Amino acid sequence: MKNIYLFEIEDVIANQAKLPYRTGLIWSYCLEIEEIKKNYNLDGWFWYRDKDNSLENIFKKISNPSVVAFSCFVWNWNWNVTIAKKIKDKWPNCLIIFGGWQPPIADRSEGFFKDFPFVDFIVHGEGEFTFKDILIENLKDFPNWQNILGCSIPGRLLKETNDVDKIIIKDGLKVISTEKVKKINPLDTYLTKPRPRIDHLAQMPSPYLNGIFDKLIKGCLYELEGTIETTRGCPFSCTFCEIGTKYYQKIKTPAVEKVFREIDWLSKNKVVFVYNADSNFGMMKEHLEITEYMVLMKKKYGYPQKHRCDWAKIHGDDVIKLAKLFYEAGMDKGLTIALQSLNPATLDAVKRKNMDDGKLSQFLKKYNEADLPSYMELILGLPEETKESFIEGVCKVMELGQHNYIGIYPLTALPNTPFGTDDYIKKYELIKIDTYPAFSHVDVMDQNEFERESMIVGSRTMSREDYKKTSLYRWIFMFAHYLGYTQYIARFISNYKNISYKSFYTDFMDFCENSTESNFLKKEISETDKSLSIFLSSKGPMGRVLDKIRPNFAWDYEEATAINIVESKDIFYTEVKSFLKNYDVDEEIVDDLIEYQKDTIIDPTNKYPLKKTYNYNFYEMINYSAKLKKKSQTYLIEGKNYNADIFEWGKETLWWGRRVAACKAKIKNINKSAMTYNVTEINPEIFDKR
Ligand code: B12
Ligand code: SF4
Repeated sequence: MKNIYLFEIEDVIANQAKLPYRTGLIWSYCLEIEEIKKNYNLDGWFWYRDKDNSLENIFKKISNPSVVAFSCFVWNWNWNVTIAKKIKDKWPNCLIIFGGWQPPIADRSEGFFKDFPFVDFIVHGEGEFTFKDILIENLKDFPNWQNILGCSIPGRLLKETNDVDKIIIKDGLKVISTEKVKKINPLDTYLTKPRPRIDHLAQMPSPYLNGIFDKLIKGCLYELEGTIETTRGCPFSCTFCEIGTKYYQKIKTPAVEKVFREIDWLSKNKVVFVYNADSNFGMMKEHLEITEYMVLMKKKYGYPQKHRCDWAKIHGDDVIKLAKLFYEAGMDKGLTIALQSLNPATLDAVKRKNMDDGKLSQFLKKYNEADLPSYMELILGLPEETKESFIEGVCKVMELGQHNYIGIYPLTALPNTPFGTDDYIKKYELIKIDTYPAFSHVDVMDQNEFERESMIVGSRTMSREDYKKTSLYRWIFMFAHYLGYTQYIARFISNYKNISYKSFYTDFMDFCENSTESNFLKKEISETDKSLSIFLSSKGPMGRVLDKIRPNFAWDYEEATAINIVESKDIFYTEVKSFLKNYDVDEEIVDDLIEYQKDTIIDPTNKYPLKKTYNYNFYEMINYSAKLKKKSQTYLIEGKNYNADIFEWGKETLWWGRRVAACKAKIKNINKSAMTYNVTEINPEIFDKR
C-alpha cells in the first residue's frame, strides 16, 4: 500500500473549522477507482491550523509518504510551501502535488520549478480527473507523466527522449502552438495538454455522501462549516477575481437531488455554516427549490444555521424571494449588492458592469418594500479610482438611502488575475505591496507568521498618500455612519439643511484633523493613521489592538474608535456639537438631536429598555422625511443588555452584527400605542461571524 496525505489547511475562526471540500471531491473521485482503492491508503488529512496541527506536529504524523497533495490558496500558501519542502527533503521520492488557485495557471507557470524545485506537479483547474490519473500513473514502474492532461511538470519528470513537445497554452484551455525541445532542463516547466472542464458534475461523487466526511469529523473539537456547489463557473470576467479566467466561463450544474442529499448530511451532522461556492446564486430556477429545502431543514432540525453565497449580479428581482427566505429563517443577513466601485472608468478597467443608478435605487426600494435588509460592497484600491471618486461613490450610496451597511474591502492582488501581470500593473501604474492578510479579529500573538498577501495601495490615479487618506475616509464612514455614531445627525442635517453627505463627511474629516476643538477625535485619527502605516509598511497586521479590552486582539480601525467612544461618549459628543456649529441650527435642536443620537446606538453600559422623551420628532423626520416639529415625543428604546461587557458587545454588534446594523437600538414611539417604528429589527440569529 502507498501512503497518501491530503492538505487543505484553513484557519479556525470563531471556533469553526471548514470541511475540506476540495480535497474531499478529488479523493472521492479516486475512491471510485478500484486500482486506487487497492493500492493507496489515506494516512493523513490535514484541514485546520491549530496547536495540535502545528507544522512540527504535522510532520511527526507523516510516515513514508508516496503522494502528498496540497490545496493551495492565498491563506495557506507559505505554510504549504514550507511543509512540502520539508517532506521532499526527507522523502525525495514522494510526489508533491499542488492544486488550487494560488499556484500559477497554465500560461503563467514558466520558471515555477526553479523557485519551487521540491514540487512535482501543478494541477491546473478542476482536479478530480487529473489527480486520479496521477495516482494511477504512479503505480507504474515507468510512469509517463507527459500523458496526464492539465498539469505543469518539471523537466526532471520527463523521459530522456531526444525531443519533447513543448506545449503553449492560452487561457488554460487551448493549445496555441507546440515547439520541439531537444534538451530537457530538469527544472524547466513543461505543460501537458489542457484538461477539458468536467461536463457532468451531477455524476461526480460527493464527500458528504460516500462516508469520507463521516470518518473525518469523528472526534473533531470544532463546530463545522461546509461548502456546497449549486453551479461551478462564472460567465463574467472581473479582473480582480480568479474565477474571471476563460477556463471557468462555462457554467456547469450538479443534480438538484444530489444537492438535497448533501444538505441532509449537513443538517444531520449539525454543520453550523454553509458556504455556497456558486458565483451567481439565484441565476438558475432550481435555486429556489434548493433554498426552500435548506430553509426547511433548518426549521426542522436547526441546521445548517447560516448560509452564505454570492448572489447573481443581473437577476435582481429573482434573488429577492430567495434572500427573503434565508433572511426570515435567520440564515442570512439579507442581500449583498456587490458594486465594487461606482466610478465608470474603474468599472471599465476591471471589466465589470453594474446596474445604473436609477435601477439601483429601484432595487433598493424593492428590497425595502420586501423588508429585506441589503448592504453594498465596495473595493478600495481598484484602478482608475481616485480619492474623490471613491468618496463620491460611498456618499452616493448614502444618498440612495442605504444606511444599513457598506462593506469596504482592501484589494488583494490575486496572482492569477490581471493584477498578477506586469502589463496590467504597468497600464494602471498599480502600487503593489506584500503585507499581512487583510483580516482583523485575530489574536495578534497567534497571527500566523506564514502568510502574506499582495495588496494594491495606489495607482496612477490614486497616490499612496491618497490611498492612505481614502482609508481614513473609510474609517470615518464606517465608525461615524455605518456603526452609527453620527448617522442620525448626518441624516438630520441632510434633510433639514439640504446638505449632501459628501459635504457633511468631508467637513467632519476636516474638523477631526484640524479643529482646535477636536481632541478625542484628533487622537483617534492619529492612532488610526499610525496603525494603518504599520500595516501598509508590512510591519504588523491590520487593525488596532486595544489591550484594555482584550490583549493582542486586532479590531478593525472603526471598531476601535467605536469602543473608545463608549468610554468617552460625552467628550465625543461635545466635539460633535462643536462641529455642528457649521450648520447654523438652533442650539436647542442640536442638544436634543445629540441626545437622540446618543440614546439610539446600543451602549454596553446602558440598562435597556430606556424610556426617553425628546422635544422634536426626529424619528419621523429622519426615517420618513416628516417635517421637523417641536412636539414632545416619548420613545421606548430597546436593546440587549451587555452589563458593561465591552468585548461581548463589540463582538456581537460591531463585528458579527455589523451587516444587520446591530449597533442600532430598536425604537418604539409610545405616544402612538398602535404604531411601532423599527429603526432596525435586530435578529441575533442572523449574526454572522465574518
Ligand atoms: C466559498 C468561498 C469562500 C468562503 C470559504 C472559503 C474556504 N476557505 O473554504 C469565505 C467567504 C470564508 C471565503 C473567504 C475568502 N476568500 Co474565498 N472563495 C470562496 C469561493 C466562492 C468558493 C470556494 C470553493 O469551495 N469552490 C469549490 C471548489 C470545489 O472549487 P475549487 O476551489 O476551485 O477547487 C477545484 C480546483 O481548484 C482543484 N483543486 C483545489 N485544490 C486542489 C488540490 C489538489 C491536490 C488538486 C489536485 C486539485 C485541487 O480541484 C477542485 C475541484 O475541481 C471561491 C470562488 C469559487 N467560485 O471557487 C472564492 C476564493 C477561493 N476565495 C478567494 C479569496 C481571495 C478569499 C479571501 C482571501 C478574500 C479576502 N480578501 O478576504 C478570504 C480568505 C478566506 C480564508 N480561508 O482565510 C479566492 C482565492 C484566490 C487565491 N489565489 O487563493 C477565490 C478563488 C475567489 C477569487 N476572488 O478569485 N471564500
Ligand atoms: S467577481 Fe464574481 S462575477 Fe466577477 S468573475 Fe469573479 S465570481 Fe464572476
